[in-house]
This record gives sequence, C-alpha cells and structure tokens, in this order.
Amino acid sequence: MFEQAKKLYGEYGVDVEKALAALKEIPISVHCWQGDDVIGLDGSDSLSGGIQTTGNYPGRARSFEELKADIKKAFSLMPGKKRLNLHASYAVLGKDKGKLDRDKYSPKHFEPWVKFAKELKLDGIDFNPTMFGHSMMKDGLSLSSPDEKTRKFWVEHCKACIKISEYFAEEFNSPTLMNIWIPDGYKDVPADRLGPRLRLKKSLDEILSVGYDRSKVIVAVESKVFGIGIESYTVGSNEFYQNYAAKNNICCLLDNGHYHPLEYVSDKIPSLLAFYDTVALHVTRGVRWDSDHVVLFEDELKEIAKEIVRNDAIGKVKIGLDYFDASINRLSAWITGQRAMQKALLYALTVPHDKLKKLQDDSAFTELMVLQEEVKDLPLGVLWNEYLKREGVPSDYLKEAKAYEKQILKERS
Ligand code: RNT
Ligand code: ZN
Repeated sequence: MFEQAKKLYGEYGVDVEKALAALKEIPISVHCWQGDDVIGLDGSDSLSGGIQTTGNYPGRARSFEELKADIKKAFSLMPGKKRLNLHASYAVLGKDKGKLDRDKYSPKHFEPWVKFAKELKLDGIDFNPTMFGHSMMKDGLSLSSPDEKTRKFWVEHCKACIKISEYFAEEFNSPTLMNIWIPDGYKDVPADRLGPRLRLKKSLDEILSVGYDRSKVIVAVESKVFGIGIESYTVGSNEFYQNYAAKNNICCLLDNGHYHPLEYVSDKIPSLLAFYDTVALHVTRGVRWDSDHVVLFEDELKEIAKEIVRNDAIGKVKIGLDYFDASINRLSAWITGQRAMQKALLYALTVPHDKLKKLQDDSAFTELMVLQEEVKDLPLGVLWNEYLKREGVPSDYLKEAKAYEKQILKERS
C-alpha cells in the first residue's frame, strides 16, 4: 500500500522518502503546561491574566515528579524531533521555595529539567518568563505597570529568564527561544493608551540591555488582541510588538489564537518572512475566542504548515505548541495536538508546490484550482502510518493514554 502511494505521489513529482526524512528532523517545541492546567510549580494555585483553562478532568499533574512522568509518557507517543517549552513558573526551587521570588530565579532552579530533557534526548529547551499567577501582578499589570516597583520586579524577572535561557542553549548546544507574553491591559475604555506602551517599551529596552549572546537566545514578543477581563485594550498589541521587534532586531511570535477570527496567521507568516530571519509560532486552536483548544488537523493548520514548507522556512519558523484542555485526558490532548502539527507538516511536504507556484505565475488559475483540489485526495494517511511505523510510535495512542490513566492518573483524585 505504501509503495503504491509513493508511486502515486511520484506522479505529481513528490518525493515521499525525502518528505519523511525531512519531517522527522523538524523540531516542535512541546509546551509543558498542558499537563497541569498552566498552574506551575512555584506556588500559584490558580490561573489569571486573561487566560483560562476550562474543565476538570481528573489526573492533573500536581508536582514535578508527576509532571515529568506525564511528559515522559506523552513524549514517548509523539513522533519526530521534540523540544521542551517551559515557563519560569516551573522552576524547581527546592530549599529556595518561599525564599526566592521570580526576580531571583537562576539556572540552578532548572537543572533538574535539563537533566530530564537530556534523558529524553530532546533537541533543546525553550523558555518563557511567567507574568501571571503571581502576587506582583498589580491590578493585572506587569511590564507596563505605572507602579515602578512592580515594573522593575518584572524587568528583573525577564532579565533572569534571559540568563536561564542562555544556560539552556549552552547545555543543548541549540538556541533557546525566549518568548515574552504579558497579559497587561484594561477591561474598559482606557484614558491613556500611549503611556502603558511607552512603559512597556522602556521595560523591554531594559530587559534587552542585559548582556546576552544573541546566537544563543532568541528573544520573541507575543502580541494579543484581547483577553478575558481585558477586553478593551491590550498593551502588547500586534502593531506595537512588530515595530518594536523590527527596530530592535528581535523576533515576533505569532499565536494563532490571538487574532480576529477572520485574520489568518498563515498569511502573516510570509509577510514577516519578508523582513525577519526568524519567526516564532504558538500553534493553538481558538474557538470563538483565544480558547486554546487542542490543535487538530484542520485547514488553517495545513495552511500554516504550507507557508513554512513552501517558503523554505523550515529552519526559520520556530514551531511551538500552546493549548491546554482540562476537560479531556490530558495526555491524549497533548499527543493529538503534536501529531496534528506533524501531520500538517507531512501534508505540506507532499504538496507539489513548484507545480502549483508555476501555475500561479503563468496566471493559469483554472488549472491551479483544479490541481489544488486534486492533491487534497492523495492518500496522506498511508504516508502517515508509514512514518509512525518508522518512528516506532504506535498509531493507537489512545489505548496507551487510557491505560496510563487507569494505572497512574486515577490514583491522583
Ligand atoms: C496567552 C498566551 C501565552 C500563554 C502561555 C502559557 O494568551 O498565548 O503564550 O498561553 O505562555
Ligand atoms: Zn501563546
């Protein structure tokens, strides 16, 4: 069956073996926060800041040990090259718990994660300062706060995070993406829209002034249009961050839950590629709002993957995942989303882009439409199953996730 499929793809000029070989080398940064509903390990017991998990499926990871066990199990069922994406709130504080605050975290609080990631033979670790779920989030504001003490605290936190990111990069000999997202904004029409942005700008300048090696740490900024309870104004808007990134030579991160329902991130990728060497993604699935539903193999995901592959941007676009669903088996959620991303990449790697591009350039729009429809029916499932086999991961991961639930997670309630 696979040989037949390979031949069929060959008729469209697609080299299936080349596609499968490329797919297993594309790293996907898998977020740690699906496992514990974004709570973290450094003392918070609830989520705040415009983001929210919904559901109360049993078995949430409540400790470092539990989270590690769940990640290990989930990752063992995900094909391809993986990185681990951590938030600062996942610091393993040990004796420092209750003594050191987020402005003082250092590489040593993440050594256990490095050890763990090396055990799993991961490609590297990516990182995020955590500006939510903390008492220093004064009135929901961090880097844009008018309260100087608050603003400084978060500047120091981000500086510390750059140093921790540098440590990860050195340990894995692979650059770390450090993504800054803040929930700062206002529920109702603000009286001053510029002031908060100028303060955010000043904060970012101060953060970047910490000496760091730009070949090791890629600093990104993640914009948003609104959050729950922050409906009227978001300080870190798209226009603000894109201009800041362009002027300061840092990276933009696009989260596809953060735009208007009719704005597409797939279309923003090539716009940014015209100006930047690196673009970062948070791949998610927003349903009516930035709801962070589990990523599925859907049209927009395929378009995103196509923009990465057909623009020769596999090394340039850093693919990270960002979803958290507390209403279903979390392991299955994790794996379903990661596999959907990989499948979309496989899809993109097996579309005859050159042929299609040529039709566009020749203004052969009728032929273009027909061929684009035709390739949708190619037997991708056959290639996918072959890939899973070659990667040594079972196609029936639900069975494994359910067995793990019965054995391990049930004990947690
Ligand atoms: C929130 C942003 C942000 C977070 C994670 C936990 O709207 O998408 O990236 O989801 O950092
Ligand atoms: Zn995000």
